[in-house]
Amino acid sequence: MTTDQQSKTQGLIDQAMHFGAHNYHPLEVVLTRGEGPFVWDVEGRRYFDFLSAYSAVNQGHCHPKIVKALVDQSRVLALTSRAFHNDKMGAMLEKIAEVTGFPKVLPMNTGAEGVETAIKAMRRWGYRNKKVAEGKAEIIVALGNFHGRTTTIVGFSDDPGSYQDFGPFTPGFVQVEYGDVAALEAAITPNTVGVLIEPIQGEAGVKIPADGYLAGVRAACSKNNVLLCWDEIQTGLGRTGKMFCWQHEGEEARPDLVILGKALSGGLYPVSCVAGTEEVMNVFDPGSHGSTYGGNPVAAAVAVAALEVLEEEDLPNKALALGEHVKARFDKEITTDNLAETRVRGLMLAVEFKTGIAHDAAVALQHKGVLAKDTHETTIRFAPALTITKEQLDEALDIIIPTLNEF
Ligand code: IF1
Repeated sequence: MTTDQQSKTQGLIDQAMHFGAHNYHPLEVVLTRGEGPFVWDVEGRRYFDFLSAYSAVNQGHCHPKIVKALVDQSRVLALTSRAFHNDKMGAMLEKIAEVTGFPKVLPMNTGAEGVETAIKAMRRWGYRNKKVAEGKAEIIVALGNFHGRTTTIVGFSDDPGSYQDFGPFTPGFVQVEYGDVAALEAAITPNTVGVLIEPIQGEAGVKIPADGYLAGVRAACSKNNVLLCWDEIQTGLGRTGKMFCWQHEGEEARPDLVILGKALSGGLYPVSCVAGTEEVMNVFDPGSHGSTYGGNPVAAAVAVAALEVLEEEDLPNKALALGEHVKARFDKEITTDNLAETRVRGLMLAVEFKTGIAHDAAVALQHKGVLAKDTHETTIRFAPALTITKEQLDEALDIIIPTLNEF
């Protein structure tokens, strides 16, 4: 890289670091364009984007159909607030109801807002339907969880990096071992109103529970009159090879409510929601919850297009097949003694090493044209766009595998 090129990248990084709070430590690459599974930096270099904005860009960067929905709607009517009806929200709610199989949907914007919405729904259901004493509602969460960054949410995290010096925290959350149905059932009390769990833990490093865990949690909740809420913000919408991760265990793992975000807009707009049964979602009465942008016409048009792309391009099934291909190549071709484990479910992928080299591996991959993210020192996560072709995937793996073998 010539001095001049370096100064362009460095100049933009310096500007961001000078004026921005330092709440991230990004790789030293400055992106300026995205298309499908690729992004380009300001120096004109192409990269495989194997993070996909943490699985928000399942449909590929700047998918033409979703971009068109965003542009067309934003020219006509962008935001009305929910003080009035608009002509696009109903179609989005109906589409989400159809895709999730739940009759009622509450639209929000970010994933964390969706999580907060689900927490409020489970608590209010607990007081009004289960007759739990006011203020005593308990929600069970898993150790290793990541559900967002609000003070209530980080308050039930067990990662000091998420919660340190942000207290005091919201009471009413009980942490249990992830993947252990018995531990979860033992934590249920008469005041337990709900369980909030990721069907695969993303930030924890793509932690995939044993087969039967999802159905086991469902059964434990049903037996004890406790609501089950899967956080599918990262695992949902095709990422794990099913439209929703819980579907790997079929209808026996159907929750009472599910939280969606990220790829609900294909990366074109912040759109999230909670979808659930009438019994749960009817706890919300007028004025009890909402947000300025929730369910706005642009979000609605974008979300419908994003969901149609998943269906029209058969992306959950493609992710399932491509994931099996990745697993076969990982098992056969990753030969470094430093390998601890590979974890694959659809195109939600992780390679865990025995030593803390994950960040160095991510930097090495960056210089070879693949962008990926390390987590918890030893694990590197991969999440390509679900629209990636097998040929493109092999081209990326031909870079990734030899690079990982260097560590
Ligand atoms: C960051 C992590 C991933 C999520 C699940 C809720 C949310 C997220 C399962 C909240 C968001 C994002 C947040 C983003 C990085 C990324 C992330 F590294 F932080 F943990 F994906 F693993 N539930 N995850 O994964 O949704 O409010 O962000 O829309 O905070 O840096 P959000």
